[in-house]
This record gives sequence, structure tokens and C-alpha cells, in this order.
Amino acid sequence: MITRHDWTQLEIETLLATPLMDLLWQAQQIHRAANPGYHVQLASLLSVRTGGCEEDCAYCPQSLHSSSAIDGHPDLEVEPVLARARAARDAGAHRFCMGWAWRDIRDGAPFEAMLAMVRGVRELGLEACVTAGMLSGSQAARLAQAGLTAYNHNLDTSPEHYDRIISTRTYEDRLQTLERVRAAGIQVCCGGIIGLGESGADRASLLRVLASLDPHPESVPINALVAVAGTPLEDRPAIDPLELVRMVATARILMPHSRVRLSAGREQLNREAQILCLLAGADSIFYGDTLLTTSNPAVEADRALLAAAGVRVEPAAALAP
Ligand code: SAM
Ligand code: DTB
Ligand code: SF4
Repeated sequence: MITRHDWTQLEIETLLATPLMDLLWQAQQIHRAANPGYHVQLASLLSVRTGGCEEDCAYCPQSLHSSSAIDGHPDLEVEPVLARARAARDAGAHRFCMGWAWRDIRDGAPFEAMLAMVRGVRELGLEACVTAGMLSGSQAARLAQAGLTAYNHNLDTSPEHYDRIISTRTYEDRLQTLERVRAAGIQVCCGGIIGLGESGADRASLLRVLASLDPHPESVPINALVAVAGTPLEDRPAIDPLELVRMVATARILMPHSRVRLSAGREQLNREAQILCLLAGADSIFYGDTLLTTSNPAVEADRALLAAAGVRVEPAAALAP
């Protein structure tokens, strides 16, 4: 299987618009060749620092520019975070992802605590992922040294649609952080959101930029907007679930070896739509009752979903004490 980084806008728009049955068939063949046995990865998510963010991302309830009522607890400390990581591991998670509602990482005590959390999560035998906004080269190097597996930093939408969604940073800022993460030897987790009022061409353009990264991001989260009251996008209509299926299938075809994570928005999908996304090539989900500030399907419901689909989960994380 050839891995390409030169997909054109037209090729991607054509894929996104392919008759669904043909698109699914193509995606399935590529997926099964790249992921023999088809294992799904379970990633657990925890918000360490919630709310109060200076950025104005129109979808995000954690922005200071939104009037969303979020449960703004004080920043979590190292021990409670590690207790949550242990519980996630015991429930079967493979990766533990931690979020900070920051524009960028600043040096100091909170960053030292982040490093301690990363070390602790790794000692539990879990993969560790952090999402905390922009970072410097030296911060990336320190995270790598602490054992960080992956850094999540989404491009969210196309370069063309970006300034209708966020005005406080640029696409170039995002790409620069991604380069620093890569240069430090940390895996890149980078994807986007559909349902932000973007066109089909915008979706293709986002996928084009993701697939042009060389190497491809190791994981690509595909989110459907969770329209939260108090954000500028609160009245956005829900997307047609088949559009999410198309987005997942196209991401799978463009980036055969990346993990495509079916991320936010699963609560709005019925069981059958989620199974179609898995069939289209999603091989990871967020697992646990909450995302950052919004809810996610219950663990029992997800266990039942994976069993109904006959999906094998990745072998459990190495059991450290
Ligand atoms: N502040 C950091 C940043 O923006 O990179 C990290 C946390 S931020 C909440 C992580 C990602 O969550 C965003 O890039 C966006 O893709 C996703 N996200 C936030 N709010 C969302 C929503 N309402 N619906 C879907 N995805 C959302
Ligand atoms: C990603 O792509 N989606 C996750 C994770 N990476 C950090 C976040 C989804 C957030 C959904 C809205 C919320 O719960 O606040
Ligand atoms: Fe801040 Fe991240 Fe939310 Fe944007 S998505 S407002 S950067 S927490």
C-alpha cells in the first residue's frame, strides 16, 4: 500500500462524494490491509484545567468569549489525575488523554505538574496524550523526556474556513506547534470537527492539509460539533450522521496507517450510525462517561456497542502496579 502525501483537492472532493457503498468498500479494503484483525483502541479523556481560555474558538464552551455555564472546578492536581488514569486503565482504556483549556503552555508549576502526570500515566502502562494549546520547542522536548506518547492539536477546519471560527490565532500557529511536536519525537494527534457550517470543499481541504503532513499524524480525531448553549455555534443544526461516515471513510483512505478516532458527537449517533463509522475505518473511540465538559456514551453502552459489532479491542494496557 502506497502512503501518499500529495492528495489533491479534487481527488478528495471526489472521494467524499463517491456513492456511499463504493466509498465504504474502498475504505474497508484499505483498513483491513493496514489493520489486520481490526483492533479498536479505547482512549479515556480528562479535563485537568477547565474553562477560562483566552482563545475565541466558536465551538468551545471553555472560551472566555462564550457564555456557556460550565462546571469550572479548580485545576486538578497530580494525584487525583493519576487515580482517574488508574480507574480508566482498570476499565480497559489503552490511552489516557489530558486536556488543559489554555491558549499555550507556560513554564512554571502547572507545567511541572503536567510533566508529573505524564510520567505517572506512563508508569501505569498507559499511553499518555496531552492537549494544552501551543507550545515551544523546549516544552515539547521536556514532554518527550517525560515519556509523552502523543500531543493532540487539531486543525479543526480548512484554512479557508478558519477565520470564521477562530480569530485569536492562525492556521500557521497551529502548524508550527505540530512541527515542534514532531521534531521532539512525540506522536502527532491532529484532526478536526464537522458541523461548523463548513462546505464540502472545506472538509476536503482540511483532509488535504492533514494528509499532506509527512509523516501523517499517528491519530486523526474526527469530531462532530457538540453544539453547546452559550457558544456562537449553539444553533448549528446537527450533521447528517452519514456525513460523518463519509469523513471517516475518506480519512481512512487518505491516511491508511493512522488511527482514525470517532471522537466528540457520538451521543447524537444511534448504534447503527456508530457501527457504520467503525465499518468505514474508525479504529479508536473516546471511552468514558465524559469528554472534556460534555457527556459521552456510558462505558456499559460502549461495551455493548463493541460487542454487538463484534469488534475486538486492543489487548489491555500492560498491567503495571
Ligand atoms: N486548548 C487546547 C486546544 O484548543 O488545542 C486543548 C483543548 S481543546 C478543547 C481540544 C479540541 O476539542 C479542539 O481542538 C476541538 O477540536 C475539540 N472541541 C472543543 N469543543 C468542541 C465541541 N463543542 N464539539 C466538538 N469538538 C470540540
Ligand atoms: C478531540 O479531537 N476531541 C476531544 C479531544 N480531542 C481533546 C475533545 C472533545 C471536546 C468536546 C466538547 C467538550 O466536552 O467540551
Ligand atoms: Fe481554548 Fe482549546 Fe477551547 Fe479553543 S478549543 S477556546 S483553545 S480550550
